[in-house]
Amino acid sequence: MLWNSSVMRMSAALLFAACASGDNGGTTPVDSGGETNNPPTTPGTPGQVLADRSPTPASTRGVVRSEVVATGLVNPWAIEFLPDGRALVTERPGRLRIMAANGTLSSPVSGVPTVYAEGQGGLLDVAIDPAFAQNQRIYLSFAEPGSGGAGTAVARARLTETGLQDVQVIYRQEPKLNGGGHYGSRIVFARDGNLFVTQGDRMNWRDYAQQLNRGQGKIMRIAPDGSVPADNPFRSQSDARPEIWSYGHRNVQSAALHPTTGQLWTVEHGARGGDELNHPERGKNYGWPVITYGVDYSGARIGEGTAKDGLEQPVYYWDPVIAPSGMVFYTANAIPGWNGSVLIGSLTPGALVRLELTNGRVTKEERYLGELGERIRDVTVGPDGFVYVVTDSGTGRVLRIRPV
Ligand SMILES: [Ca+2]
Repeated sequence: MLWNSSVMRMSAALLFAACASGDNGGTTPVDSGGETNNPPTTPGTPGQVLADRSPTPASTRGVVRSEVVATGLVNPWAIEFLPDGRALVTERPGRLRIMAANGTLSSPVSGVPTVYAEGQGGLLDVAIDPAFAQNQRIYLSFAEPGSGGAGTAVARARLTETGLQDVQVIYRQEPKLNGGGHYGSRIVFARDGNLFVTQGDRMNWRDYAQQLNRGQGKIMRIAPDGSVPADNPFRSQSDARPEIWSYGHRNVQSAALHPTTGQLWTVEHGARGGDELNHPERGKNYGWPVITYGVDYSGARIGEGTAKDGLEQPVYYWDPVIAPSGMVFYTANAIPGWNGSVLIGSLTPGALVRLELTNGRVTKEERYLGELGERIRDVTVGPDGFVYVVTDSGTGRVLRIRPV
C-alpha cells in the first residue's frame, strides 16, 4: 500500500485519536510520526503468508440505521437474547438486567458475584446455556477480586424469577494480579458443549502470555461444570495450566463460533496498530508479545517483529486499530447482503465493522454508524433478525440496527 504525505498525516491524526480512548491500555499516546502506517518491514519466514491488513474503510452511510431500544445503562458490556425473546444485559459496574422485548429494563438481578469494577474490570460477558429452556443456566465472566489483586473468572448460575440461584465459580484465572487492564473476556459455547473463555494479558504482564503456567494471555477451554476436557492440549503437561486452548494473546474481547465450520474466531486488541482477527486452534501460539503488527504507544518496537517460525499469523490486522469488542456471525436475512458476514463492535473510532470471509480470508470490510460517535461494546442478533448493539458510556444504550 502506498501512502502520500497527506494521507500519512490524516492517518496519524486518526491513529492519535483512536489510541486516546480505545481499550488498548490507557497510556497517553505519543504521536510517533505515523510510521506505524507503513506496511510491515520485518521479513517473514520464506514462504510464510503474512497477514492481510485492513484498508481502513470510512464509515458508510445509507445502508443501515439505528433506533434506540433501551437507555440508562452504565457501561453495558454484553447483550444476549434468551429463547423467550427477552435479553440479558450486563453493566460493567456489576449489574445484570433483563430487557423485555419492548426494551423495558428490569431492576438488577440479585446474586451476581462481587466484581472488581476498576479500569476495564467488572462484570463482563454473559452466555446462555444451549439447553437454557431445560436448565435455566447462564454463565458470567467478570474480574474477580482476591488475594494478589483480581483475575478473570467465570460463574454459572440458574436464572430464576427471584434472581440467580446455585451460583458457582467454575473458572479462575491464576495468578490474580493488580490493576484494571486487559481482562478480556468473552464466553463462547463450542459445538461439543465445552466453553471457550477469552482473556487478556493483564496489560503490565505481557510476557505471561507466553508462559503456560500462568492464566494471562490465554484462551481457555472448560466444560460447563468447570472441569477440564480430556483432550485439552496441555492437560498432561505438569507445568502448564490444563484449561489452556491457545496462547500468546493480548486482550480478546470479541469471540464467536463460525456457523459453517464450528471454529472459534476471535478479534483481539493489539497495541498501537496491532488489532488482530484470528481463529485460535488447539495448542497454538498466537505470538504476543514476541510477534505483533503493533508498536508501543511510545512508538517503541515490541518483540522481534511481525513473523516467526512456530508462531501463528493473524488472518487480518487493523492499523490504525478499531479497538474491537463484541462479535457475531450474521446468519439471518433481515439485513440484505449480510448473511455470512462477521460483525464486530469498534470502540474507537466507534463503528459496526462488517467483514466478508472467503475460504478463511477477509475479502471485504465495511463500517457503519460512525456518525453516531458511540463506542460499540457488544453486538448480537435478535430473534427478529436485526442486529443489536450496546454502547459503552455512562449513558449507555441498546440500539437496534436495521436496513435503511
Ligand atoms: Ca498474534
